[in-house]
Amino acid sequence: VNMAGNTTLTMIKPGAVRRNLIGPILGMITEHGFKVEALKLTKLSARQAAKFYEVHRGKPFYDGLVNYMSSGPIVAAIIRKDNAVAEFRELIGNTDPEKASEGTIRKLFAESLSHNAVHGSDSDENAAKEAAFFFSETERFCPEEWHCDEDME
Ligand code: DGI
Repeated sequence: VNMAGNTTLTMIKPGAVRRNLIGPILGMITEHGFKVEALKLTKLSARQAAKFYEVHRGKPFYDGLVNYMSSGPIVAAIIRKDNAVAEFRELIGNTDPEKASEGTIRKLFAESLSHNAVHGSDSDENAAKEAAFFFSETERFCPEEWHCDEDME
């Protein structure tokens, strides 16, 4: 039985897409053993960004966050690895790139705390919600070799 989920949801944020970092960031993700189960280039409306970041409503950075996240195209992906949520948060590093460890995606590619290159879900529950926010079942692909069904056991 898998207690920890094996998928998480990531976004490559508008600033990183603008700076042409889709390839390098996806490269780091796959080099660290994550499989790509779903992937799209899309753009959030302000309303969609507001919904995605609803837990932060009322915080001083909320309006700026919504504005930034709807300012241009993003890449959304469901990625798969054992213990995906924790493993991916380790790979992306601290929310604030100045506090992020060497070699993390945010240390390498973030511009600032508010423009920090990537998103990673913070719990299995949110990973599932966020995956459903972006992708339908027919947009998710699991080669048999990945044994995705075992997650449900
Ligand atoms: O899960 P994270 O993305 O690491 O962080 P979070 O869920 O606490 O916050 C969501 C995003 O909001 C984060 O990636 C960047 C932005 N943010 C968080 N805290 C601050 C912030 N932006 C500003 N300007 N100031 C903050 O204190």
